[in-house]
Amino acid sequence: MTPVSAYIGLGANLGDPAATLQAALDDLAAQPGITACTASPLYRTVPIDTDGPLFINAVARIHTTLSPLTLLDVLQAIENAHHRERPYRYAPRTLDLDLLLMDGVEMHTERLTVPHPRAHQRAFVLRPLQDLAPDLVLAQGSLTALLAACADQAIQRLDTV
Ligand code: A4P
Ligand code: MG
Repeated sequence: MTPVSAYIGLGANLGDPAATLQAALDDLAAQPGITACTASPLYRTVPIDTDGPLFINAVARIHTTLSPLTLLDVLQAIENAHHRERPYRYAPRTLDLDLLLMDGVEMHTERLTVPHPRAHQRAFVLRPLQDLAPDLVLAQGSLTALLAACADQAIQRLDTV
């Protein structure tokens, strides 16, 4: 099967988020069926729709031959390996890996919705996505226009990690 590109959102606000995100990027790159992994810079972000500690967020572009659901299995296995717990929705987490976009994939099932239904509203996704793919246009509009609409969301790029 020809590899397709996909974008993965990474987030964490418990433990050592920056170190965990770096380790998760290495884990992704080491997976069978994932042939390339390019990461955005890391960002420190204020929690959206939840509270708790500040998050570290990033986005990775991968090339993969995995099916969407197999890729979700891989993402959840990596989350679990980094001690992800789910006491309630949007709870603080050691690692969250979301499948944001996948070339040619549009699906809505109980386990998986792609494109990710909230990505277009969130600066912590859009800003690192823009670093990787400045010309990308989502169904809801260009990254620049979507980012302008979430201008109130505090987000700070980390120069050193
Ligand atoms: N699921 C469905 N579609 C997807 C997808 N495209 N990618 C299902 C990943 N998972 C998907 O996810 C719950 C279920 O969603 C999974 O079992 C999967 O089958 P979860 O990771 O267990 O729980 P969650 O992350 O709390 O829920 P959700 O709905 O993914 O949350 P969101 O909307 O992603 O928001 N603020 C800042 N600053 N930074 C953040 O990273 N993250 C959230 C989580 C809220 N606020 C934040 C951040
Ligand atoms: Mg999630």
